[in-house]
Amino acid sequence: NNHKSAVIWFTGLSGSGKSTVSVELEKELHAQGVRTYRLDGDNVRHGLNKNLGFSPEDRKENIRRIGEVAKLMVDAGLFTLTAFISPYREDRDEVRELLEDGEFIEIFVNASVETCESRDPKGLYKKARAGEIKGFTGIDAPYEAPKNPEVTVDTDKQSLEESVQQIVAYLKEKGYV
Ligand code: GGZ
Repeated sequence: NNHKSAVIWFTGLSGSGKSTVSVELEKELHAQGVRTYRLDGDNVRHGLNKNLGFSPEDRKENIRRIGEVAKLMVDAGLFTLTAFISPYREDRDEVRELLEDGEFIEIFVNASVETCESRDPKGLYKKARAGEIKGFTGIDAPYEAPKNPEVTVDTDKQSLEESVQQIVAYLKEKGYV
């Protein structure tokens, strides 16, 4: 149990698999005795950030606050898993800057818009295509992929288990777990 704490920051399109992979990774970390906390839309956008929408400015503020909260959690000794689209490279890089070296592990959850749209678990892509949601990431709002993520998981090509094991392998290789 000699792990250092860190933020495991998932970024990717809606429907790319951020939440799913983070939930499974958390189980794996628990099995190894690692203490974690997971931040996602359900516990952040409905509470701390319920006054924010999806304009570029609001997304920026969403990510800034999540970064600050994640930093507090890392200071408390937790492995903090975050699952937000976080579409702007600059906003993610600011969170990286907020943390010490090695405390920000960026995981690019890579799946094409076509794949995410075919999954469409909540029917949001359909609404975006119909113009019922404006500024939907990947349709009429940008997504800026990371240039140098610590790990990229290709969820449209590999299984959930493969993606999780790929991240676990990274954490072991770097001595986090
Ligand atoms: C993207 C939106 C939008 C717009 C509502 N664009 O599949 P979901 O439902 O559960 O994930 C999406 C979630 C994105 O919230 P984040 O806090 O992760 O976004 S960001 O990091 O950009 O601040 C989707 C839903 O909210 N949603 N409207 N216009 N996703």
